[in-house]
Amino acid sequence: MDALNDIVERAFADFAASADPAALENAKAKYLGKAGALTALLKTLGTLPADERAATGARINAAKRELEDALALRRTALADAKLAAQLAADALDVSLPGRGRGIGGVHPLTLTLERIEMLFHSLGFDVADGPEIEDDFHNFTALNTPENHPARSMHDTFYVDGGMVLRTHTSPIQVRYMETHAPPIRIIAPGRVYRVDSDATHAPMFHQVEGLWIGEDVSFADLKSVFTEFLRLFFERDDVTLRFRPSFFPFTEPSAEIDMRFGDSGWLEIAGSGQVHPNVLRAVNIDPERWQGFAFGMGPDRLAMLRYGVDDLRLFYENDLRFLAQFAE
Ligand code: 2NM
Repeated sequence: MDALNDIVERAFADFAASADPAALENAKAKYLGKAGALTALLKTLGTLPADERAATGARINAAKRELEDALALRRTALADAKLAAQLAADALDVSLPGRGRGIGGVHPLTLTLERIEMLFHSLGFDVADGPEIEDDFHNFTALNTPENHPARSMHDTFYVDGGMVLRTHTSPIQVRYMETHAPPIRIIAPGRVYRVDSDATHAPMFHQVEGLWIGEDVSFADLKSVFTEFLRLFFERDDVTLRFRPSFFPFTEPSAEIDMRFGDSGWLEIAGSGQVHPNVLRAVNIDPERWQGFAFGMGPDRLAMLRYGVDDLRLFYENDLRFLAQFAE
């Protein structure tokens, strides 16, 4: 098969003569490409007598492997030569630091949630969680929400299959916890919640952190001290004061909004709260004649805005790295 030897020899010569990668790839195409000489030879196999085909095919394939090996060697040699030339010309400073790939960072809202969990843990609270898809009992009924309450309507709550809902608050976590743990109970319940609401200041999904402390004599005074201490730790300031404003929730009585301020700056609404309603305790078989306590609920997104000095909530959800990278720890 002189034709084959001839092709191999010419290919070796062309590879060796290729002075740069582009020339080398052209040479490769001439022999190994679709219209290459070796490829053409392979196509003639069918015209050979049957008893010669196997041996000839094997020779051609062996030659093909030889060419591919030679090609790889030449590629490496050209790359090495290029690098050597750049180094010799001082065109490449190998002592420069690498560009790095960036390892990413934790989202500021996640950092905030982790910080809240860590601080409440330090105050003796366990962190509980539960399902985002809830049944009517745990999201509404056990929380003393009347059958005809507007929150139960499809205008406010996302209903999914089988009468289940996307939880509208993290309170069902606390209900489930009280069903399975005897008092005293001291937990926080962070998580995603969902409400039918979408405009400049409301998203259909947002975060809540609720807290619950049930004991034999847990009062509003304990709520005030725990929450004040939490805010002082969270904002790393001593000049935090609280104000309670009367409010209403079905699951607490009495109920109050919690406002806070730094020094004598303006009041900021920061949480809802109250003494857990006796009906809620009854729904989970806790005796309200013996046990009592407080609960509260707050939006960690708002705490993150205050801590980081961000004035638009939506920035947290746009995933613009120029914004997010500023908070990476
Ligand atoms: C709030 C305000 C007031 C609350 C109540 C409960 C439970 F399960 F213990 F009854 N969990 N969270 C509560 C009370 C939540 O959010 C504004």
